[in-house]
Amino acid sequence: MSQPTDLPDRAISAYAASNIQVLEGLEAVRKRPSMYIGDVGRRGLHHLVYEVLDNSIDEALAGHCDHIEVCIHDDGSVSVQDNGRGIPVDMHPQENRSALEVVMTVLHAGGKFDKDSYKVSGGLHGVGVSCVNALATRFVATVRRDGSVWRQSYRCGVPEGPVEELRPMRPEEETGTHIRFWPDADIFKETEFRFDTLSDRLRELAYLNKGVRILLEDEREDDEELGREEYYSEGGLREFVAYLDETRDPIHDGMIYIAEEDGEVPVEVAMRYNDSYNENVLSFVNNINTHEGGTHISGFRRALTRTLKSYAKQNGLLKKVNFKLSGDDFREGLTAVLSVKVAEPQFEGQTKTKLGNSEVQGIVESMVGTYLSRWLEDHPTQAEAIINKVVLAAQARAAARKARELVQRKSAFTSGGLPGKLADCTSRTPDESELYLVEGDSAGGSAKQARDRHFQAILPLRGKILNVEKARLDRILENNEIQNMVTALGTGLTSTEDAFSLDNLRYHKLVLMTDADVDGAHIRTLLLTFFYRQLRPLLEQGFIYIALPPLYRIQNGREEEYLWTDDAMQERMGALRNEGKKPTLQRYKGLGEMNPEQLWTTTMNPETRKLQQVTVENAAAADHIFSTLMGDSVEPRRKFIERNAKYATIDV
Ligand code: 0RA
Repeated sequence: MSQPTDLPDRAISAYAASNIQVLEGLEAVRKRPSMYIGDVGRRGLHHLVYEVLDNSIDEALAGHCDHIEVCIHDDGSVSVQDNGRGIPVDMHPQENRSALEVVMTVLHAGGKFDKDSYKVSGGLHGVGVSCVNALATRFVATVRRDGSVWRQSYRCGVPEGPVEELRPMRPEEETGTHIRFWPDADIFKETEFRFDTLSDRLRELAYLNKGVRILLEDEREDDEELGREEYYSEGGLREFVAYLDETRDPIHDGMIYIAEEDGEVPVEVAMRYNDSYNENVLSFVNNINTHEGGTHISGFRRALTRTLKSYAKQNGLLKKVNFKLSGDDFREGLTAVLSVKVAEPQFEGQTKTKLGNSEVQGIVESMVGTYLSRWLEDHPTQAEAIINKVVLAAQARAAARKARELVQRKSAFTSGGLPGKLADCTSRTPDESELYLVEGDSAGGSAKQARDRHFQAILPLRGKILNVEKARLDRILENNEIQNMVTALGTGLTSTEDAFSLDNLRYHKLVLMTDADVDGAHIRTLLLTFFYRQLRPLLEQGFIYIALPPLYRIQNGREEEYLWTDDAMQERMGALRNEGKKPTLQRYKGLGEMNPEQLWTTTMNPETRKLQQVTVENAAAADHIFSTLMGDSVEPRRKFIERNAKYATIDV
């Protein structure tokens, strides 16, 4: 087991070495951390916080806690504090150690002694707080309970001593649990916690668990206002949908809201139609985002299609409709959040974010069906607005089908059906093939000269890409640049009726290469919006990258070097001048200023280039970013850009 060398022998011999099983468990976690927390990158790091937080949320769901505070400390640690009952500290009869120690050191012991709570088996969460402990150089649990303040500290999961009774609780002091940990830099590639990442998740948790107040503080931030946020929702998912649609315009009054909290499978749904063309349906099981959907989502969709269709028929709203309505038509412009609680969830799918429990489908379907049909009866004006929208969507789909057939006929003229502007690579192995999407024909030309044609394909994109946030499918399909991209990729689109297939993807790396200026950033955002709305699996599978061309070139005699930041450039120029050299500096304003050789070295050669992988960490946050950046409302967009001005690129 990898122990820090400064671990006191005493700590091991007295409290842990006696329990071989505990040590073996901790060793397993430290040896294969990814098996327990997903990965050891940024995602896994933040996962530690969510794991600790889960227990406090459970305590809140059980009705014993209404306040949680998360703090990023300036020494790199994070703490999570709640005002629940406190983890029991009394002696465990057989184990001869306190319950607190068992929870913190035994894998899967969990915080849960209560049976009536929804615990996640497998999946991403629910691996237990002992995993966090094992992956932390230091970990301190402080419990206020039974009239005293108790504490136990650990190093890499090993207790430094028994639970100590520090002092009696003060009369006004609340019971609760406080956990603080320092992530192990030997395990994690990155140990810096990000305020925005935690903030996205905490906001989501507040909406998902109405009535719980969650505070996030960042000691590293000097500006008090920027370093402190509070999340609290009384309306739950209704407010979640309103937040998601902050920059969209609803097509009907009110919110469709279902909350059945006492059944065998508690279900909460909020939904509303807006005048956009996007479907934005988020689903959660036990507070975990089920990206891949599952039985709860199929139940929801079936109820939606069936209920709306039968209402429309009964009320004569489909008289003039002589084409088939498809399920997708009922979800155009729909923003909805569905949250269910399942006692023993089975998670399936590639990322284990698909609910498999078959009993859930019928439960959700009948609940949503019953409630929705009643709502439609009670709100005839709103119901008609929704049905009109569905019919328009179906009409547009029919138009899109025609447009697509046209495209297919047109592509029959070009060789092999690939776009004429594409300079394809010779390899036919997607795993090694890369497609560069390049801003402008001139940079495209340089890139074609610079590339390694064996595995690098180039597709130049001319001018502005269509803003898919504001266009319906038929217009999207008419757009030349989009047609070229989709044909080159080979997958089809997720929103059209032809089956989208990731297996047909011709390149497993897509690199967006745009100028390092405002226009370049705009084109990149348009492209990302397109991928997010129409080809989301590509983002989820991590196939999409942003090329980071350097900002500066320093020439020193015959030596040249490239620099990516102002700080690095200034430092290097200073150093060279101190050595008595006379370097010259070039600032790159666009890709067009680089010759093919420079473009190869800085941006295309796998040995020397810098690529940033784009991932979707939080679907709600990503939707909010795209709808804000690409939508019509100016004020929220200005605010967003101001707040995020310090980040060079958008972290989706
Ligand atoms: C099991 C039993 C009891 C409390 C908890 C777990 C608990 C765990 C965590 C983890 C973070 N915060 C927590 N708060 C409470 C108490 C049972 C009782 O008092 O009867």
